Amino acid sequence: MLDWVDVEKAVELPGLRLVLTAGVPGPWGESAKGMFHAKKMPFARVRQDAGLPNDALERWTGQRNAPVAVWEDERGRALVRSGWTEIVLLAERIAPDPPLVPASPADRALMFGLCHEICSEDGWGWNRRLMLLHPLLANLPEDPPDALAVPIELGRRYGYRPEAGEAAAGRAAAILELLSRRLLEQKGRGSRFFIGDALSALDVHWAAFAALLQPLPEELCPMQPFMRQSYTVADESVLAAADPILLEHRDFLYQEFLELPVET
Ligand SMILES: N[C@@H](CCC(=O)N[C@@H](CS)C(=O)NCC(=O)O)C(=O)O
Repeated sequence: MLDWVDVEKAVELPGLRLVLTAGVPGPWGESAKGMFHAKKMPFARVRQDAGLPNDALERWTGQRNAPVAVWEDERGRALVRSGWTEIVLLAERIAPDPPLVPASPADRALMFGLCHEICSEDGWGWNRRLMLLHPLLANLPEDPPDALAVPIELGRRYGYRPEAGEAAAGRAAAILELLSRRLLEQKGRGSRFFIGDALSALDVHWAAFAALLQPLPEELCPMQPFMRQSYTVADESVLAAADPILLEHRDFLYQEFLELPVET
């Protein structure tokens, strides 16, 4: 059983506090966890509830979503880390070993560029979320049922428009082609990693965001059946873009570097 703390308690704790969506292996949260796990950096897990107001969290951090990382007494809004880049850079600063950001500027630029395609607005995760919301939100009745309140709120927070929903599968497929190509090239060079010959933040991000292609098996990542079903890609064009190396790489990374079983 996981030890969650609520915001009121987390405010008082020293060290690293990581706000995560409870009960859901959300890829942004799992990536943040993965960075600290790979560095063997302990943290307290602070509870966020998906799609709800999370008012106490907003008062503490200025954010209503997850993940959010708060280190020691760096509590001012500008110092709270909620974006994926900021979380990677915080991890590098407070737990430098092993480094997850390459030292060479060219490798670093490539790594952050590919992370952007996975994690940022209009990237893989963003478009997969739009793909999940599209069938629920495309033809909303005037007086939508309560069951749609959370999807409606998520659509509002994360840029749902019918046109964006339509375009999402194409964007998602193009990003998978890019990542597949990169991994195949690296394999040709004898590397098991996206960048150079070592684990980087890009590997950790991909491992977590691969859940939106096909989640880890239930025994390694327990999920509610409806979440598992919606995370698993059914769209033929996206499946066709996914070389098997993508999931092989995810499995290798979880076995060697990340939390197993995944606990949410
Ligand atoms: N701020 C994050 C993105 C975080 C994000 O998209 N979080 C979503 C994951 S689905 C979330 O918490 N959704 C639930 C909610 O908004 O309540 C970043 O830019 O890296």
